[in-house]
Amino acid sequence: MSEQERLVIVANRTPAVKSAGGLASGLLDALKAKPSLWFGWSGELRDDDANCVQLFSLGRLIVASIPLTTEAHNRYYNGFANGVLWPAFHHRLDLMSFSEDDYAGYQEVNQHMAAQLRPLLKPDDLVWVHDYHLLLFAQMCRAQGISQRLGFFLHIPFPVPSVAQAIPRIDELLDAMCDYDLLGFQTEDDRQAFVNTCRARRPGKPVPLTGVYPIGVDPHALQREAQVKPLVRLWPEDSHLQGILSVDRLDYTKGLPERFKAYALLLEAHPELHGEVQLVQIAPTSRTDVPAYIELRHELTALTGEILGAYGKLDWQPLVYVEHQYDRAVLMPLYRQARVGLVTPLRDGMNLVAKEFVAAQNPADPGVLVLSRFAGAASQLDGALLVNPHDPGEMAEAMRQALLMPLEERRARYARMWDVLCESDIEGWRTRYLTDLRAVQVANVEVEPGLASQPRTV
Ligand code: ADQ
Repeated sequence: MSEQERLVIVANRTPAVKSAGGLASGLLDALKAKPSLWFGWSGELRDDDANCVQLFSLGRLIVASIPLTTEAHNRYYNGFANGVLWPAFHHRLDLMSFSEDDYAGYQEVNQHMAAQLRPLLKPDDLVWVHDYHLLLFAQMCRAQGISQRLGFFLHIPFPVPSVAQAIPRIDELLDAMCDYDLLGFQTEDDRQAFVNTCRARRPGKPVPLTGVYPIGVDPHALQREAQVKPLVRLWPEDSHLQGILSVDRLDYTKGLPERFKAYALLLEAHPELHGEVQLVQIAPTSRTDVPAYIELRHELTALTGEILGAYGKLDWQPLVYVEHQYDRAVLMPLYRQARVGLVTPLRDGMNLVAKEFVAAQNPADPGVLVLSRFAGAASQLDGALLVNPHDPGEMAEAMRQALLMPLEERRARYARMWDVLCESDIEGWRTRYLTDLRAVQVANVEVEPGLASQPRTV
């Protein structure tokens, strides 16, 4: 590692001044301690001057963010990234909606971001780009003469070749992805899917370096947060009511309708659980201007009404469904109160909620994780009850088993998962990826005529 090395994170969004959750919270602490830069969209839509770069500091981290025009954001973010890549990468080709114009918008924003980043770069920077919004970014950087090492991490799954081949412009996307020096994936299945798609679509051409880096959490910090006196007490220790907790972004990949139907089946098949169990689903809305998300919300509110109508009593609410967004200070102690963590996405890159639930548990009296086998986390958390989220009977049975599981078995399962969280934590994820990226030979850059070949420094 050189003296001057600076880590540059590029992601669709930059962290806010007060930031929590996901990628941001996982990386921020480490970045604040060393010279680093985070570049991305500010979240602001501006139709006047979309070229200005706003800068602020968080410790030794400089956050550089740019606004986007409403039109660019619509085509790049809603249109191609979330209208094509998100559904297709999660195997939902039926929800994919492609337009040439959206793809052009995606190209333009990737190119615009590369151009805006270029003057901010220093020669020894190590650039780490995140997620499906920026598949073309390395290619745009190379075309502009940016020669620093460029790494990429895909937070969501990569589709198997038969699905990937149905994505319009897949060959252009693969070519551009192959301009990265190192491509990181959440699971070996995702890595294999990418390599196999490259081999099928680009015969004879080299596949870049790839690796598997399952994202983690900071289990000790989360455990401490979970022990704080709860702001909301849903299932007091002296109550007979057992809590099942689900926390997701409201997204069709998270399997919420399937989960509600499985819960209804549990209540139908086991009247002895009436009055004894309660499912709390916390699901703040996201991407509210994409039609599939609007429909999903309607479906869920209808299912909620059906379950409450069929099973609810004046003194027992079998289901609580809230769209309000709670921060970690509320969620972590809530995870600890739940007897069951129900995490059943139809497909998910990793799913950090599953790991956060485990981290929050009381080792002496831990709850049980019921986890979809199609979440990346299932490849690591073998102490969970793994389920097929498409099979309501199997899910209902797993919920019942989790509610009745003896303490000794709960402790043994928890201990196995706690060890995995510690062995594969967020700090290990970051350092392992960056060590591998650092070891990559600097790429041979072909510069487009007319563009300077050396990155400028600020
Ligand atoms: P997401 O699809 O957003 O992330 P997930 O990993 O479950 O999914 O959650 C990311 C973060 O958001 C977690 O810290 C979680 O606590 C928080 N979060 C989720 N739902 C929340 C809620 N209702 N209220 C408050 N916070 C909530 C993408 C991929 C995942 C991958 C992550 C990280 O889709 O598969 O695990 O990136 O790589």
